[in-house]
Amino acid sequence: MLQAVFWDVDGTIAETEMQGHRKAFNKAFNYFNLDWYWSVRTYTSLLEVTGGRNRIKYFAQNNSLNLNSELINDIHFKKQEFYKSIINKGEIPLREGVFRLINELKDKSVMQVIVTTSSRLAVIPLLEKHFKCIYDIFDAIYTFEDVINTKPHPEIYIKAKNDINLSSKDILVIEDSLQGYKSANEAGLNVLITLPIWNCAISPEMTDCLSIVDNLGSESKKSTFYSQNESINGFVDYTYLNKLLIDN
Ligand code: XBP
Ligand code: MG
Repeated sequence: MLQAVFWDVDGTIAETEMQGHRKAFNKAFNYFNLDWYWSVRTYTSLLEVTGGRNRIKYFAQNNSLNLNSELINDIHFKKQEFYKSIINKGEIPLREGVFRLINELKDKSVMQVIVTTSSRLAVIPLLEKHFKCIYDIFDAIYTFEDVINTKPHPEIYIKAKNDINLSSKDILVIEDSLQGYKSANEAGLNVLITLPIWNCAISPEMTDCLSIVDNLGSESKKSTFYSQNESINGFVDYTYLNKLLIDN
């Protein structure tokens, strides 16, 4: 039986990466007079490095720039200010079906937990922009600050799973990326993938997913199901998620 859903944030709940984080990083680089610009193409490959600070550090090292960790933190902090302002302007909507499914799961008393590599400074404004009282909806929120190893390492999913003390067979993870999938899968959890809207290629490494969809869908905008398990209603709802776990 479905008892808990673990939600990834970036790319899953909202398309924050290209239109939110990437733009905010570029604004911060400009603010610090760094001659850097992360295009969609560059950022797509940089997403393999999870965590904003790690991403800045990796890029600097690969471009033979020795930035000390204080400066990296300052750039990242500034980036979060720009990100928050993008969020507060309402530029980043939730993805199709997310609001509906979160409310449906709440009505069914399914536990909902946020499990993300992003920092709290980025996650909380996004959630507060879209939900009245986030602590009424989400039972726990795990972010970059809660772990040593970021996704694809399983640490964050193992931590969330151990803390809520439910059997893995009653938990479903909703993720968008290969990094997120690997993290959850290594933690022994079942995963549904909602493909990112800017990259709908299905990785051959996502072999054990219970389901892959283009988005969570709705009555008026049905999901495309890339695996054999299709939903009776044509979109991802409580009945479908529950059936995925029962049939597994
Ligand atoms: C996404 C990430 C984050 C964001 C940037 O994680 O890896 O680093 O790109 O956010 P997820 P921060 O898909 O697990 O939500 O700058 O706050 O790190
Ligand atoms: Mg993601």
